[in-house]
Amino acid sequence: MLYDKIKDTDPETYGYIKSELARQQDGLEMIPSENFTSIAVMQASGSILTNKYSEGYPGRRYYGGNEFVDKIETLASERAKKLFKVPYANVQPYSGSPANLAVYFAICKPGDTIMGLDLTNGGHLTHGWKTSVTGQTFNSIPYHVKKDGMIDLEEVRKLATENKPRMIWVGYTAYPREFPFEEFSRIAEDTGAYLVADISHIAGLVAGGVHKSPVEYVHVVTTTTHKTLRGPRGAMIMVTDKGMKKDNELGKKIDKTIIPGMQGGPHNHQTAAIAVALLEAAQPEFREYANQVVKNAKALAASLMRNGITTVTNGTDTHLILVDLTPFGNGLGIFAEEALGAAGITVNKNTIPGEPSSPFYPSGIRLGTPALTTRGMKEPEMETIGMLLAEVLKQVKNEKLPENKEEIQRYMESFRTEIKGNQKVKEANAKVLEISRRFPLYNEIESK
Ligand code: DSN
Repeated sequence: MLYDKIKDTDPETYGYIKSELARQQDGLEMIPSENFTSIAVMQASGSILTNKYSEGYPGRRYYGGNEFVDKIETLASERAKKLFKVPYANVQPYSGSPANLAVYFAICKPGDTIMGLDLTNGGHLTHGWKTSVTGQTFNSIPYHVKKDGMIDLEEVRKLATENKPRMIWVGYTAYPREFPFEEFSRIAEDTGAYLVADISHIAGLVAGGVHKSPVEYVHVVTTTTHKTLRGPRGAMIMVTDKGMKKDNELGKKIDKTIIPGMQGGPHNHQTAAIAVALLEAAQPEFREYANQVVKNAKALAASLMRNGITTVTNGTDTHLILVDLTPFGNGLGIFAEEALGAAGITVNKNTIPGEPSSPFYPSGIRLGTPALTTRGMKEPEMETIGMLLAEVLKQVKNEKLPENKEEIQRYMESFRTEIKGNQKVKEANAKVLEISRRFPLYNEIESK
């Protein structure tokens, strides 16, 4: 009954929310950066806290009436500090990109040299990609993965030694292996750089103890809160003891960069939801969850490979699998995303190392197990889902994008219609529905 007031007030918006609820319930959500929050997190996020302005920080605000908001923000940041074992946490960034921007402006001046993994190799826009303000404001030197998909640490060392960056990012959005924090810390130390870990993808795995924590190795950690951490949309910036030792004003500088530097009033409903999510993530059940996310990803990768699908680095250490479709042809990611979508499986097309096509028409897809694991699925379901994925992916084997860009849209429209009628895709969709219904999601939201 959570949404009955929306239904009364705005039937149109309600209708779309209801359709989206059904989509989430009846499909397999396999985008690795998505998850299903608890109802408690959603209630905090949908609470009356959205009504309040609170520019500033607890105890020093520009507006009155913040006695309870102060408590909530302090609670969230204390929980973050305890969970990740850091001395400083700012929970106000609106999302991951502003969090990363704030770190730049706290540490660097425009024009300074920075390093991050190339976007098409699995990095993030805000790690210095040329079309992002980060790539335009700073002198960005991208590093890469090797042919085998692993980070090219020799290249990182060479580039860092030659270019003496002010800051280096270690953190990825499409990298299936353990993030090499320790190796990067040696490089950063030898070259004097600030080392910043963006753990948005793996924060829940770090909190759950199934991925090495960056805290011992880096100066600053940023993370979104809505991926494996299973909180609301939002982000946090944390400074480690090592970061405080390098610059004991770093926390203060980050606070100042967030407000007044970049943001206005914090989203207090979001802060409260982060507090709830951090409490959940500190429970023993969350450790089990994080452990199962990785077990599921390994089982899924094994099933895919047994069924003839190539995965970058031949498996995974994390929640994420990068499928390489080049054995079937170049630039097939878009066809795979559409075909799987028609089967009720949501994924995203992605570039692969050495991408032979283009970022918009890449040759891979990215898969993840965080959301399926939240539903309670385990290895047997991963085995079946791996088979279904392989069967559907094989249906796009003979596809080829037209050379002429104008024709692509028309071609994709006819592909979309055709693939919906494909017998194998229809069979996969029936199976997807059966699995989804066995692992119900948000039944308590079902409206009147
Ligand atoms: N959109 C996020 C992801 O999917 O990895 C990164 O910002």
